[in-house]
Amino acid sequence: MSVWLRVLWLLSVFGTVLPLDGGMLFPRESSFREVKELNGLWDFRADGSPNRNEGFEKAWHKRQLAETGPVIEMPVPASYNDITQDPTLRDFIGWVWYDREVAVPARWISDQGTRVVLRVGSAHYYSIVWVNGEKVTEHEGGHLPFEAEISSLIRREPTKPCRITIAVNNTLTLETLPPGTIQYMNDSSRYPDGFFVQNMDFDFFNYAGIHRSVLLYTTPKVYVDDITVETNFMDNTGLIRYKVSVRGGFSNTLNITLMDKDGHFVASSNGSSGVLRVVDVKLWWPYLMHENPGYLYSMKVHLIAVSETSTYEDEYTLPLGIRTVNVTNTQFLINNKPFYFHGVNKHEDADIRGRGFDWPLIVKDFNLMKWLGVNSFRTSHYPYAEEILQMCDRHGIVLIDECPGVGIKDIRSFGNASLSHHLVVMDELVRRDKNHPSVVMWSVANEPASEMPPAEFYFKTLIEHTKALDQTRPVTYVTIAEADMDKGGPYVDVVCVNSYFAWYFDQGRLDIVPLQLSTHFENWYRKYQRPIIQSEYGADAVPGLHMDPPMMFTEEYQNALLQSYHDVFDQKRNQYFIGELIWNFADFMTAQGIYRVVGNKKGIFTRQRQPKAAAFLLRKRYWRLANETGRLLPD
Ligand code: GCB
Repeated sequence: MSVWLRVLWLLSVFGTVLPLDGGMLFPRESSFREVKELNGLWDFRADGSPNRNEGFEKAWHKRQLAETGPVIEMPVPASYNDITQDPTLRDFIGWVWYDREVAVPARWISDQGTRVVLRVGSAHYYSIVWVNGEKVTEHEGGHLPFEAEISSLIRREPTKPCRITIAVNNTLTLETLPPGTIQYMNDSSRYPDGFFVQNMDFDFFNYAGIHRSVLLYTTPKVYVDDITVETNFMDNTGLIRYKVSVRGGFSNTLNITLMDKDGHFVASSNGSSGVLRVVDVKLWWPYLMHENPGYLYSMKVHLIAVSETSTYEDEYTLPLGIRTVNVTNTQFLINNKPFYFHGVNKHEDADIRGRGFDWPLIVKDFNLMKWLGVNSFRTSHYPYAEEILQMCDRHGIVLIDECPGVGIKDIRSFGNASLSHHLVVMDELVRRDKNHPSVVMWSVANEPASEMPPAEFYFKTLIEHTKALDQTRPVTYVTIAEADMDKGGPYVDVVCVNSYFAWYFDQGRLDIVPLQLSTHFENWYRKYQRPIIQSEYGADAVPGLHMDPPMMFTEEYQNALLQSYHDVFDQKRNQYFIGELIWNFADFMTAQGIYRVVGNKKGIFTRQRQPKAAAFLLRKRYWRLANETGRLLPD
């Protein structure tokens, strides 16, 4: 970056505006903050009444759930669907209720200078939360956190245990994200009274329940509410522009200290905004692009707020990586070097726990990705747990961060109500994930019906809104080969395109892939002059099924199909083609249907994370690509 560009960057308005009222910092312990996890077994009851409304009619939140009727034990976090032997609960649509009591530490109650916050990492889809029978918050959307301050409430009856009740509804409508419809079957000769089904236009099981940790955490009454950082560098000097927002009160002093990975002092500053200069900067690099990937500094924000009667002290430490992202017509640049995505698409999905947060699974998946030589993945088709993003930051795994805009196929889902909600979801997503160096691009949707007339206004608004929230990252939505009348295309920075040649079309005809794929790339590039990522491609393979010559559903066919795509990727790689993300990392559960044999089998690993033949093919390729494109140091 030239001196002038650097000056411009320093003078320019802070790129990221604060979109929502209040921040959503990941809860971390510090000398002035405590965290109490409420994971474990909660009481649980599904509301099976015909209108699914008995819980509200009889105010189940006013008492212990166990007093309202039969309850079962339900693990949190987990999807409830696969926990029992009851198919009715697996396929349940409507409200389910959770509750538990918590012993709140006496000091949290007696110390008026402590704020106590209840936080749910995510619950799918719509949630209402009560504490001791009083509603404290509600939230729409299945994959992002929400919280409520409950300090005064728990101080009202300090000797009583605190009862938390959470009701969660998984019903999807034309205006939810993802959308769905409820269809009543009124033919009484074929269906019983009140029979209804949930229809969805997406290909994964609509797992529901409390999917991520429920926590209580404390902050002082005056506290660090949000931090935003943007990073840049010139030659050997790193630049961190920061902004801190404080809530809860009066005049305060903010001290910012930056430490390196070993805890050594690097730079400091005062005040709620400023720039930290990092001499001899260690940039954040992707895995396999540098010998020391995922380098993180720690930014300690220390607050002292003084009033006539009391002093409050808070401290929050944010890990951060210094890196830049830029896109040209043909390249994706990280730290001004061309980056080639060789990665996967994932799901938060596993046996028994469904979409529930699970450390062993997460760590296993990272080990598998590193074994494969993966340098990136897309959070298809919704935001993943924050702990996963933190792993990506530390390991240098690059992310395309996708919102839950999947299955937008019905023209009625392009209306104002849908768009407003979609904008709020982008606000929440950017607010949560803006400081992660691993996040290099936002994806606002997957395969919407972008050929429909309202799509142009919808995507123009959505993409412009997202760019206004965050001027440091490119924005895309993921399109599909067949959408040849793509209305939102002109607004994206990178064309992400999914295709399933020789799978959904021309079944079994691997010989057509080279022609169709290269024609298709040429057409997209000619039309938009943007770099292209193959954001999905793949074939189902039932593990252990073999045929040679290859036939569909065998491991050989999956391999051969990948190989035929790879040949074309290699031709286009030095032109405008900047990445390949296999569909999918692992097999995953879907709704039942004639196209799915107990779920989608396009994984290169089984759902239990055992490799199919394709995993070895991909491993060989990705390590070769890392050597060719990633500037790995010679052995
Ligand atoms: C797609 C979707 C993905 C599906 C996949 C498939 O285009 O984006 O959600 O699972 O195809 O296997 O059909």
